[in-house]
Amino acid sequence: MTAVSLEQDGDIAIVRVDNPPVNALSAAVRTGLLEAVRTIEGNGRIEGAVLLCAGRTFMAGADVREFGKELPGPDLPTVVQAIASSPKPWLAAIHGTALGGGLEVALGCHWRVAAPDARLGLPEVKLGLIPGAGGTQLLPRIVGLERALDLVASGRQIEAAEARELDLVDALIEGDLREGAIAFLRERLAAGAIPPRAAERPVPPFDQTAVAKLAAGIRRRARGLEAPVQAAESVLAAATLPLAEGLACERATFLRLRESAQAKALRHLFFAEREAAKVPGLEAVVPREIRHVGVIGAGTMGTGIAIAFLDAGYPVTIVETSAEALARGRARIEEAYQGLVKRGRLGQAEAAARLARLEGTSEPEALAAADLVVEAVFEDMAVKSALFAHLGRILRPGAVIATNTSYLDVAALARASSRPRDFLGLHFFAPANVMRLLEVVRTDKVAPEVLATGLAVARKLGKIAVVAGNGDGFIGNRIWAFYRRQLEYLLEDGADPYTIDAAMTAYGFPMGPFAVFDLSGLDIALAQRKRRAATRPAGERYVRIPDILCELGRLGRKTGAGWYRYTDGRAEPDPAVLEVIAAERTRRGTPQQSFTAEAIQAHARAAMVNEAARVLAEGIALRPSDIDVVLVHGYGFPSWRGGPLFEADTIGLDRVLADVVAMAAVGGVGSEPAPLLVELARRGSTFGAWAGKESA
Ligand code: T1G
Repeated sequence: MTAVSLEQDGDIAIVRVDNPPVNALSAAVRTGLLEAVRTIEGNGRIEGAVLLCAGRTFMAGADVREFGKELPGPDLPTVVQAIASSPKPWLAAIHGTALGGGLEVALGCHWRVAAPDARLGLPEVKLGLIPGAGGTQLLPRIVGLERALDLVASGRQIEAAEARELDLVDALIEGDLREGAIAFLRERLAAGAIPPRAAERPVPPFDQTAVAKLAAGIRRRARGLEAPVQAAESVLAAATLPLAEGLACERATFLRLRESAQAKALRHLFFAEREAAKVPGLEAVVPREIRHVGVIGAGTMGTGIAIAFLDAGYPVTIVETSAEALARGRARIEEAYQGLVKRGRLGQAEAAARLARLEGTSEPEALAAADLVVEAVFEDMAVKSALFAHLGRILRPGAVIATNTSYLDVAALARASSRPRDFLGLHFFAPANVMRLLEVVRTDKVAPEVLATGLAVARKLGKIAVVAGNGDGFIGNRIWAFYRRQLEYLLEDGADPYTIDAAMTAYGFPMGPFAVFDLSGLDIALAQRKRRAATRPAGERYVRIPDILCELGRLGRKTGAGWYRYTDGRAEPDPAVLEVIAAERTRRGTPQQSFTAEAIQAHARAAMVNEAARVLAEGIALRPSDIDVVLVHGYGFPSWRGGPLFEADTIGLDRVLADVVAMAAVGGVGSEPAPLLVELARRGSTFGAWAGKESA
């Protein structure tokens, strides 16, 4: 199948792109499109116009796999320019997604029509880029400067209906897209109504103040990511520069960013997110069909999980112990949907349709016919084990049983159910209907088709699935607990929580770790420390400061005070905490040091990388890139650094090992350099190479 085909329907030339799976604009597609333009120009028999369409979906943008290498074939601006200067009018018929370069090609056309369920966007900033084939110059000429700023700097996709409102799309085509597009074309040709192309239009008048405010917000929210700021600059230039100059500046910025460290890091994550859901040996395994889902426990996690399934179109039955608890859970779900409706994020009818798929009961027996049951009850082994013993007896044969536990032994819970082959962990991250990360926890007894079912469900939920082995804290919480311990050592040795938080937000985390600990609750970490007491290595350093805060009732945001004190929801450093720290330092008699932000950041990164190396060596994570995905999507590790292991490879493992050795000198027993890291550093290798990939 050629990547681009050309046929004729009377006076209409039809150019069709077929480059599965997403019609990326590969060199073959770009070459084919250019040849089609030239063929049409030379073919005097085509009186009318040109319809540009595609196979499974419209074009999803440049072929990201080509980046980082010498770009073969004609570049995309050449293709867009050829279409835009064609003597024949072109119409883009969009279905599926028109993203990045795909939308830029459509912007080179006179018209754009779309199927109602099509989605459009310029997501380049998510790859550390800006549109490089005219998007920042052509979009403002159609939708106006403010809208273009928002769309290009956020990279968000919009539905066809919103695109229609913006005149980005000239018509929505119900039914057969090709037929509808040809009818649209013929009607416009008959009326002689051929509009100017985007390139021939001026940027419409705009509100300077509103645009300046929008641009300032983009710069403020960038948090170290360069692309959104550059994207805003390029869009703003459309209002002042002639088109040719604006296009040249855009292209220069795009080419510079394409080679940047941030773009390389984000490309790494792009492919890592997709690879994480692939388990060697599962390729041909057919998942079990999941139609009806049961969620047990309608607390914060249970209701979030129920919403995630309702959003994905599943009917859900929630189970609680009492009618009151059930009513509270349902109310929480209704409130969530009403909030989305109020914010204009969801239509009233769609919210009602999702709620109509929700049932509630206090009888687990009502789940006897469910295909998947997800448990989200109190984090206690005895409570969960008793529940799974009961579920193992009442659920239909073949039903998949999942626990949402964040650290308990999944294999023990599987044994309690007496159905270990049907059993796995689905570790959602709060809020479960918002956070995209989902750790799919496997035991050595799980049936392959059940693991495949967990991954298929994750995809249907729109989650980023990462397969984790069954170890304390799986991947993310395991690394995060070690990271927290290392930060507590810094506290005792002279750093304060507010300096550490400032250092880590400067590093790119949206929130400092101590602010996060306050959010999740200091009692959660206390329970984990108590649970770990039995297996804590003899001689491991133990910092009592967080325990003292717990004893003072300072459990975090939920009690109005933790590492910070909270006034009207605002976090403020608290001198009382500094006094507790000072008293502990005195009691311990630890020599005091001062730590620069760089030293804190190196210490923190060393902690994450060192524990990640242990997680890898123990087989808890399949790949280094899986760990990058977990830390970025579950814990706020700055995406433009690619994740801790990608960044470690980029920095060089010899340098990271030196930071780990310094960390170990502070932590002592239990903080020793991980053997895998030591070995890779000794060999001058990388985590990427260890995983069988090219080094960063
Ligand atoms: N290039 C190469 N491969 C791509 C690709 C792309 N743009 N998009 C997806 N794939 C692969 C992906 O790796 C996976 O491969 C398979 O397709 C299915 O993807 C000049 C410079 C389109 C919404 O950023 O958002 O244009 O794992 O699992 O869930 O200004 O893919 O099967 O081997 O994601 O149905 C801008 C990125 C590029 C769009 C479909 N475009 N893609 O989602 O499938 S830069 C993007 C997506 C650009 C111009 C600039 C999604 C999707 P494998 P998938 P999906």
